[in-house]
Amino acid sequence: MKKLQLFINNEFSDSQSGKSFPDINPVTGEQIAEVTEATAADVDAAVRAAEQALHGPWGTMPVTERLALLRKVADGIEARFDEFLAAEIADTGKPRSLACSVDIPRGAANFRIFADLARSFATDCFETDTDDGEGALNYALRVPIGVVGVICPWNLPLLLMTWKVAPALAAGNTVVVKPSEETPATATLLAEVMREVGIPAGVYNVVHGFGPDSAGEALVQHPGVRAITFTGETRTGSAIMRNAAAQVKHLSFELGGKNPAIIFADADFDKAVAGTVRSVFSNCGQVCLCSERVYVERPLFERFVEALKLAAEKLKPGDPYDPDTTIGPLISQAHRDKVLSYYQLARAEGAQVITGGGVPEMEAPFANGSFVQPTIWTGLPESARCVKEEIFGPVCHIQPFDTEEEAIAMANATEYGLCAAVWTQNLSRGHRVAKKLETGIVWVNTWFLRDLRTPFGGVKMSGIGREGGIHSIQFYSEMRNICVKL
Ligand code: NAD
Ligand code: 6OD
Repeated sequence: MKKLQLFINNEFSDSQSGKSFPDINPVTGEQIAEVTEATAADVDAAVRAAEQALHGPWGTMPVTERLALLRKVADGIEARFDEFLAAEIADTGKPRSLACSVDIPRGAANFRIFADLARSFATDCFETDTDDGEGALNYALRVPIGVVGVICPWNLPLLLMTWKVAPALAAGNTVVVKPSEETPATATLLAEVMREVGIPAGVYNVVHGFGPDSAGEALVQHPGVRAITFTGETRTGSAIMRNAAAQVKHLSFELGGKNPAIIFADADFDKAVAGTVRSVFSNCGQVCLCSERVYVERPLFERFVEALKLAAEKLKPGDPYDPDTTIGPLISQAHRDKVLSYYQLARAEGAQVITGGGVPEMEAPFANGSFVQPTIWTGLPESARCVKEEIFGPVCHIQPFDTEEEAIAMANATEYGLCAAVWTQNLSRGHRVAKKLETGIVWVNTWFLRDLRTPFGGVKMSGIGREGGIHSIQFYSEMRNICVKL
């Protein structure tokens, strides 16, 4: 059985406690690796290694050299593309086509963009008057925060981990990464790349484990960790915030969502349908940006529901390596139980099930996989739990609307505010609506079209802060003002 170990100070190791847990392939339900579980003592060793690197080789390395090494990390991911692909697919079960076009290329791209960006931002400089007429110069330096704790989810493991690790390292910090317990493989593989390309010992450390009473909590509570960057569920974010409060750590949170898609009657019908199919069912609905609430202007409603139903029924679950497979499983049996409980609840809440609502029949070796049917509901009141709560599965509720104001009001009637998609050929309306939507991101006539320089993050319960471009560098650094009397 393959073993995934901790990576501390450039060494792979088991835990001092000897504890471990299984890594399960969600396509077959089979164990694919045994993962070392870090204790608080292991986390402490990782943080100490990161502190040493910060004050040693990484902290003193010329910036151009540091950024050149990060470009080599990108090259290293690309050189081992097929290994990253296999590891990500084995952990998540996502179709090869998706991992090939999104997850692994973004792992490399994240290092390149932040290596480029970290050189090119300006800081403040003021000439200050003084009584003696000689004046003073005030200028600001951007300095690293210190050791950054990176806590990751399972849905886009390499993409979301490198989205944080790359800017943190580019800004001169060192990191201790806690991958999701469901998807430990690519963070471990990245450790090999880091070592191969010459990233100094202690700069990148990986501690596997769970959240409460395990590696995640130990990392948040460690006094040597100055910032926590976290992507995951909103209630986990709250727990982390509570634990980080005592030491007043910097926090960046990308949290849950219940994202709306609004389709106006003047939308390009085929593009709106295709875009909504992507936004509801990509990665089996396990993207924080997925649309779970779809609002369609009444003249288009019946036709749109029918078109989405046909598209959902064409999605084919199965072997991730089969080019015909277009939808993978959920991440685990536990998550499948959660999603299926919403499928049941929707019926109790009065939903009309347009398609799906159960589990597909799968043959061996996929019969024990965590597959569920893509599902569409209509007819629920806006107060229904299935319309209010994040489900994180391949499912949406479609609701008709009559006016722009009504659509905006329904879209905003949620505690979340991550993103929205608006479909209309009237770009004035697209802009007007986008301005009124209470979300951090709005896509007009597209979905998940990314430019890594742009601010990414949510409002309300969907997050704190923005990452992306200069915003990441701002989070992963602090300003030190220096006043020189002339
Ligand atoms: P999760 O919150 O259950 O776990 C995320 C990570 O936090 C895991 O590594 C877990 O071990 C760790 N963790 C759990 N409890 C902890 C604690 N008390 N202290 C420290 N660490 C702890 O999330 P998940 O199930 O892995 O991911 C799905 C969720 O993530 C969804 O809610 C989704 O919307 C959200 N998400 C948001 C974004 C975004 O950009 N806003 C992106 C991806 C996923
Ligand atoms: O594309 C990104 O940079 C990003 N943070 C995506 C988040 C997806 C959530 O599941």
